[in-house]
Amino acid sequence: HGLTTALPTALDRGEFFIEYQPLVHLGDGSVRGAEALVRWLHPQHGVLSPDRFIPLAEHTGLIVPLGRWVLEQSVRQARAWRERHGGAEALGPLRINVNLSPCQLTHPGLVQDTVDILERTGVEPNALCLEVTESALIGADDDLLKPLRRLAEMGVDIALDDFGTGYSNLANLRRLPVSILKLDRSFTQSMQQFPADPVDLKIVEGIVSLAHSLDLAVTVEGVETGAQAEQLRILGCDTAQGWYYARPGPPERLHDLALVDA
Ligand code: G
Ligand code: G
Ligand code: MN
Ligand code: NA
Repeated sequence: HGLTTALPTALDRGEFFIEYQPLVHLGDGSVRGAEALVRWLHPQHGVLSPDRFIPLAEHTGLIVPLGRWVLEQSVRQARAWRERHGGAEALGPLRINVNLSPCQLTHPGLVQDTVDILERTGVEPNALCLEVTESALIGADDDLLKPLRRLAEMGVDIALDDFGTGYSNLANLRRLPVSILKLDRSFTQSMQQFPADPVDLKIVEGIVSLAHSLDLAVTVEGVETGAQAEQLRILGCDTAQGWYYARPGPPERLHDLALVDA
């Protein structure tokens, strides 16, 4: 349909923009960074969410230049946040999370593009976290993991996104170069009722303890209430993201939030 014909030129026309959703430390409530979430301001349809065009971008190959653009914009934004606060020390390590599509993983330029962007912007690799979905790494062979390993060795964090959505092979975690698990929103939703489902509590408790024993940090998504945040904090989760803290928004908003907590 119409989106398919408009997509290839949307990047050149400057129709994409990025919103940022804060990542909050559950222990002290401080903002530790943000996830970059791309949107398309379509001239006729208005703002389109990534679910509407990422699959199309993957299908047409636009995802590679689009993904590179998102990465560069996001890393530049991270540097701008740091500069306005007089460097990393003022705010602590404010970090940027960027989603990677499976197509980007198999693209041979990924490592070099990332290195170039970090060098051009002067941002340290450990300020960047790349999010890869669990399903993208199912049955991943060494060729697929090699670029992620290279990036991890440089100090870039790799997060396993949407973790626990049914494909999990916990034993497999050991061979993946990941340092963060992003627990899927469905776990957070099951903490809505009080008392929460005891089986779900046990599952999250188990995932957190396994993750920590493998030296992985746990981020939870979709936190909409203070009760959920408290429950997930008690269960040992490290970082949280969700409407309770902030919806995805313009970069200035993260700036304000971070300032309040600084
Ligand atoms: O907030 P939201 O509707 O933006 O996100 C929907 C989905 O789109 C999420 O699963 C998110 O991971 C994905 N997404 C958002 N931005 C990007 C991006 O820049 N690249 C890729 N590959 N996926 C993204
Ligand atoms: O990368 P990922 O699939 O996790 O992208 C996050 C998605 O979750 C985005 O679509 C974002 O808008 C959405 N989201 C972020 N916070 C919340 C929340 O608190 N509740 C719900 N229902 N969705 C959220
Ligand atoms: Mn994500
Ligand atoms: Na997710």
